[in-house]
Amino acid sequence: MAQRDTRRLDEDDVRHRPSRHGSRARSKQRPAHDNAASGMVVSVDRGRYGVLLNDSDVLLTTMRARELGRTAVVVGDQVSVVGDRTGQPDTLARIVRVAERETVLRRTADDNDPYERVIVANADQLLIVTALADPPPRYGLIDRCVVGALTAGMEPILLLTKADLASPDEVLSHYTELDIPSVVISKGGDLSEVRALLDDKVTVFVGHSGVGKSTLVNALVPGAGRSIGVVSGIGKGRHTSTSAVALALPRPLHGWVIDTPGLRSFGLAHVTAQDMLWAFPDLEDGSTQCPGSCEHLSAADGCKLDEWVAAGNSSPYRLEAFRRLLSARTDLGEP
Ligand SMILES: Nc1nc2c(ncn2[C@@H]2O[C@H](COP(=O)(O)OP(=O)(O)O)[C@@H](O)[C@H]2O)c(=O)[nH]1
Ligand SMILES: [Mg+2]
Ligand SMILES: [Zn+2]
Repeated sequence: MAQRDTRRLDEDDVRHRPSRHGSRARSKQRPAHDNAASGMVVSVDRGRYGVLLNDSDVLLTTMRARELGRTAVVVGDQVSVVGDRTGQPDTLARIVRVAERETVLRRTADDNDPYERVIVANADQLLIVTALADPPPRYGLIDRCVVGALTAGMEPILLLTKADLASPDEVLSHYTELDIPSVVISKGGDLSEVRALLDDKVTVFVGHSGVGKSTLVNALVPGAGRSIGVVSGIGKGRHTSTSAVALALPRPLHGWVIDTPGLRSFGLAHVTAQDMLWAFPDLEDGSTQCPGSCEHLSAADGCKLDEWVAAGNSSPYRLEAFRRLLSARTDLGEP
């Protein structure tokens, strides 16, 4: 499992990278809440937020405090909570602060909702679940997920299911140049490789309906009770199509699986070529020779990356993969 380039997106890079999105979530610490407890948002349901306290295993039902204003609270957010923190039935604590986010995964605007919205905060990885058959792999969709992950500051992982139905070779060859960690599984098979990748991380699971995502989540998190064979989030209200839920991995593992019922697409409209270059350090250095406004799509338009690659600084296949991802940003043909 090659990790040459994705590994460079280490935690320091992510944390210190100037974030376009992070500052929006920041709110000022108020002295009045010195004794607030901190925790992670694990569920969002009609104005009620499930918060697991960081220093105990107490799960609170909370609501937003008025002082949060319009700040969104999403699964994965680190929050400060005041009020009743016993976690007893019928108690309701209040979220008074949302910590600055380290990563932000966004859902793109659509016909029903003209705004891009944050769907998950602070996740480390995006597990892109794709079936090898039934339904067949859709490269455009995978590519969009890869772009979504990289530009959210998350590491993409390719997880191929239903290996009992088809060989993974062709799909894997499509992604060799991106150096994305990949795992191939089938129902009832060995999941130790998947568990190793998830340990100690917060991982968002995405996948088109029918790929075996619920089957996998249930195998990893016994008791998760995700319904199998049920198409979720399509043709339903905004609530079902955007709410995510965080499930703790069972011991001895640590970390979280965040299941997204109907996540179809990411907000990629504002992703620039420069944002993408950040995920390709071997090409980024060569881009300094390009014209200022270069979109890096072709030598005919003055892009110097082809020369950079020809000089042996990176491979033409890497450049091709980079350009394919750039095109995937605007390829809205598939949901
Ligand atoms: N042949 C085969 N079928 C699978 C595998 N994993 C899941 N399925 C089946 O695929 C269908 C959809 O699975 P589900 O987990 O609900 O997919 P989801 O829509 O992605 O959550 C169900 O009938 C599963 O039993 C697998 O590895 N091989
Ligand atoms: Mg499902
Ligand atoms: Zn260029």
